[in-house]
Amino acid sequence: MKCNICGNIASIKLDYANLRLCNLHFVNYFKRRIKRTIEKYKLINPGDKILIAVSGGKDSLTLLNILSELREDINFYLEGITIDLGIEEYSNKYIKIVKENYEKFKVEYKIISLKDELGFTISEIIKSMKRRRPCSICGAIKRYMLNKLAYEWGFNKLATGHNLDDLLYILLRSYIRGDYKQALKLYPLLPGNDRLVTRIRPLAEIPESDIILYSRIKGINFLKEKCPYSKGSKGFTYRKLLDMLEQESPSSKLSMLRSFYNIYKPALESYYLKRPIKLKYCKSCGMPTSNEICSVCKIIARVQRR
Ligand code: Q46
Ligand code: ZN
Ligand code: ZN
Repeated sequence: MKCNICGNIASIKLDYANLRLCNLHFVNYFKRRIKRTIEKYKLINPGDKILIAVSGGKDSLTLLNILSELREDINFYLEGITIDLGIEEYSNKYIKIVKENYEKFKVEYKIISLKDELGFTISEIIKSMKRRRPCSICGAIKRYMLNKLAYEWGFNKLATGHNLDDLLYILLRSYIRGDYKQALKLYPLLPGNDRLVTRIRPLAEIPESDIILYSRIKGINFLKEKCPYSKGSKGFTYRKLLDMLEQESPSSKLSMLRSFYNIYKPALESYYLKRPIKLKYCKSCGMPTSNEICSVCKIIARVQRR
């Protein structure tokens, strides 16, 4: 098997693109695709102040590596944020890994303790709200904290490592639940408004399998261990389904996402790009919400009452 670019021995076979590549040309191809996503969806402009959310997993660390290399070319400021969720040993492990990577890629960073910010760790919150799914509570709190801190610290963009498989999983789940509003949030760029910071997903068109290959070739040390609360999550089944589809018909993952963008482009544009989003502000914390009190303030009030 020979590399399609240089003719040397190829170590990687990308069926979806009908390409055989050596490590060097795979790395170039991978970076070029991310740059193309950034340009196509206008994710980054010169002078941007970007806060990147880093969890210690392969996606966010790969994005940290790529953005750290692009910051001089495009001329933007990059800083990392990691939330110490207080999930016992698991949090200690990812904090150690993110610190190593921030230093390796020379990116300024802040580690924020949820206990210090909200008064409770994720483990304490999950234990006192047994009836709700752990990841839906944790996800809401993480989104809230990232937006709040990015806003308070004066960043104009918040970057996350969501990849193609993550977005398709959300798409499939929102389709099954009939939650079209959730599906509309799948665009690689979600424009902000006042206290809602613009969110960008430069890995939106990159399959998870390519991120694993890239992080291995580049020697990125990421946390392989799963969060103890991820057990029983439906995500695994949906992702297995998507992998089966891709195996049977290579490139179906990317086609699915692109067709979704094409079909829903008018809806996506009117929802996010043209019509200004009318926001209310939480009476308790002042952050954007669709209700009087935001969901995180409600969660914290419930935990405090117990
Ligand atoms: S940290 Fe939180 Fe994840 Fe753990 S509780 Fe679920 S959402 S799995 S990425
Ligand atoms: Zn090559
Ligand atoms: Zn609030």
